[in-house]
Amino acid sequence: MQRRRYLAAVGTALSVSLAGCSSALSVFENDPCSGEDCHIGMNRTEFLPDTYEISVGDTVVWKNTSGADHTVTAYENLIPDDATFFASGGFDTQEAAYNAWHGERAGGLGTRETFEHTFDVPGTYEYFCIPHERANMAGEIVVTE
Ligand SMILES: [Cu+2]
Repeated sequence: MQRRRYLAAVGTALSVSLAGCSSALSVFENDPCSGEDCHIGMNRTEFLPDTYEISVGDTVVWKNTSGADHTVTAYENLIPDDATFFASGGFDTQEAAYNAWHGERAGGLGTRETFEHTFDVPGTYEYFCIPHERANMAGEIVVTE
């Protein structure tokens, strides 16, 4: 009787500590830039966070916090009219970025590599990762005045 009571207590303590552990892990996975020199991190198929708000003139730093290669590529038609196109690899157009990735795998960020861009025009910017576009690896930067 006493032994059974003891086991029940241990079981409860164990499940509590496991729950605490998994929630700490998910917090870390949702904010891979916590304690890192970046604003937006990445897992295998997501930008984290996938929506990020800044003010005009701010610089955003992306960092590949995953083991897979990714690109940060703006959707040419889904950025403000007066805004400058941006893409890791420094390409001037979405097509050039596509061709470079599919041709020679250029423009990608390897693990722990960073890309940064300064946003001088207010508005909403949609961007994506070329190799994971079909997995919906995309994000949004909202720039306010
Ligand atoms: Cu990707």
